Amino acid sequence: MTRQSRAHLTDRGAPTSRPVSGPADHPVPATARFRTFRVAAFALIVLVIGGAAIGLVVTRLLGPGATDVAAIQVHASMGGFDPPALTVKAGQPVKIEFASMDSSMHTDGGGWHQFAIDALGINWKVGPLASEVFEFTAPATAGSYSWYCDICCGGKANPQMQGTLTVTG
Ligand SMILES: [Cu+2]
Repeated sequence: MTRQSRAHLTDRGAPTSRPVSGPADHPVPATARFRTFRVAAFALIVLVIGGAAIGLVVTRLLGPGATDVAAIQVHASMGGFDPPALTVKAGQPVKIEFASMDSSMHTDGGGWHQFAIDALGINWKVGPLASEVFEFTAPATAGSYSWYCDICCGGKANPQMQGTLTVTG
């Protein structure tokens, strides 16, 4: 549409009380239309960026999802282990999906966590916002073993970075 035809349409629809003056007045409707477009574009940008930000926060809060529903889910974060205790049967195979709920933004450990039980030769590590499925056979005799993460938060000296594996007979 040319500037001339737009001005013509505007003149036809303009209120009669408003005097039709020089060409200087005519850009006004075009400016209003552009303003509407800018508001719409701004709203769209807010929606897209806001949606992405919310997505990031939700991902951060939920962490990685379980990939193996048959595995015992163990989550590690700066706040500790969830759950902090596990009970397994002696001599039975145990499958654990170990996940880090922390992102690589954590300066302390970079989002990595460990699940280690020295007495059983277990030393698993998992990266930021990732999970991995590990398997081992529970000891043949009943007992209690503590596990730890020595990567972050002061390492295994931190009670938060510890858990207990109980083996029942
Ligand atoms: Cu840790």
